[in-house]
Amino acid sequence: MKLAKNFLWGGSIAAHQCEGAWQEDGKGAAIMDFVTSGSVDTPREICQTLDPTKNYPSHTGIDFYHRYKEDIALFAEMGFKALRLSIDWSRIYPKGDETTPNLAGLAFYHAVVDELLSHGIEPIITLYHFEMPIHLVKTYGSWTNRKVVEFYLNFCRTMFESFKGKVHYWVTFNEMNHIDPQTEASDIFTYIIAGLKFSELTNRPQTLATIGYHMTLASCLAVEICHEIDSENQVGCVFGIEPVYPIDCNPTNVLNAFQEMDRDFYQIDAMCHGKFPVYKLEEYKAQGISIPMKKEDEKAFENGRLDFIGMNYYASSIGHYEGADKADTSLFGGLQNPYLEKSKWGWAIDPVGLRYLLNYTYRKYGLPIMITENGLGAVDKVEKDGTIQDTYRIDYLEKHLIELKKAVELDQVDCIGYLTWAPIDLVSATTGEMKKRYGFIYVDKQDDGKGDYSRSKKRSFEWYQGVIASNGANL
Ligand code: BGP
Repeated sequence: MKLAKNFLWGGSIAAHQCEGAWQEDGKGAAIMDFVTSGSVDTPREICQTLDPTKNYPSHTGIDFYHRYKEDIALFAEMGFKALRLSIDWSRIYPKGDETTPNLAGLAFYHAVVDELLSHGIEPIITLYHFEMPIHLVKTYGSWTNRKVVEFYLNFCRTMFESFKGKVHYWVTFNEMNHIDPQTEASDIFTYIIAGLKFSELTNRPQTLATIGYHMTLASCLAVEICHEIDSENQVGCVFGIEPVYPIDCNPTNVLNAFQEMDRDFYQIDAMCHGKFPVYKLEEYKAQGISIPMKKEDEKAFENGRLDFIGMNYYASSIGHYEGADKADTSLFGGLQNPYLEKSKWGWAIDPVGLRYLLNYTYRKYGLPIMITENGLGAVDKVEKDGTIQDTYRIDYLEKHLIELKKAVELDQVDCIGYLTWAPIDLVSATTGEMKKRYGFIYVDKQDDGKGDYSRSKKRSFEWYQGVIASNGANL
């Protein structure tokens, strides 16, 4: 196998991290509109009400809402075949429980999609990338409540019908897998995904399992509706997965590592194998957790199977073992690997892990895989002559792409696309900073409020252009 001629080269962005315009054209308040900026050492603050003295980066984003034409033109100049972007639920249903959509919200996304199509760029639409209307959290308790599944499906149906014939690739959710009773998540993780703080969850294991179940069910039901509306639609769900390696060959450590990695796959099992996994139900039972399953859900799992799997890949980690230094954990709770270098934000850089993960996942499911995010968050320096020499970014991406090619060409993994996070600098999800930059395109917005939002090309811009033009031969 070689990289296909129609391999989907491009990038991924998310509404709450780039759009800004948080109160324009009828948009409602969403969960991320209540989160301040933080840093690698200071967690983002999750506010109940807005404090005018604080900085809420989603309110302005990188002003993609007004500058999308310029940005899409730059993506087109790099030769993008695809752009993955999310729809902010709160633009379409400002409170989430309305019965008719906000037409101005729909009009905005039609304009964006039309712009992409006019440049020959395939839109890949994520329906949930941490953009829940806050009203659904406050009034219904977010995904703990099955009513929210109905509201989500109503939103999805609106989107599938409105974009029928224009959009062919859909993603039901971004990274729901971080919600699990086993997780030792920080507040920001459960908040990002469900609008609820980890530390404030009552009966935590039960609540997390219920949320995970409802989101999994919602994804399957959305897949079914999407296929009903247009059988040409390709529907995926995106997971943020870290390979978890054992520290050594002690069988207990090997088993721990396996279990820590495997917990991120139960939802993929449910979405690909036609039923909610029995092993997970047994595991829950042993912990005294009961799942709010209904008889009719069986049909949803049976009919709502994915067409492709989206993988966000940034880092790998080490499974827990006796005597481990728990202070040295990665963002997702795994331990750091002494063989690997870390980014400035502590994310282990592991290109080989990408090949491993592609193989592991493809062998398990046999479904096409799209790398929906991969990239390096780094501090960029603008030189006196205005250039940005981000060779470290080129190095990171190049090494990952070489491993991706090996997975395709040597290991015969069916990988259908590679989307970088993010092709343009935007607000970091975990820290809320602008300083943590990922783009080929620099955005002049600084964390202290300075900057005019102007865009400029980094050195990596031309590099990625060359990679795409050669369909991955120029590496
Ligand atoms: C993924 C999210 C993205 C993005 C990325 C990088 O988990 O899907 O939204 O933010 O991580 O994380 P950060 O922005 O915190 O560097």
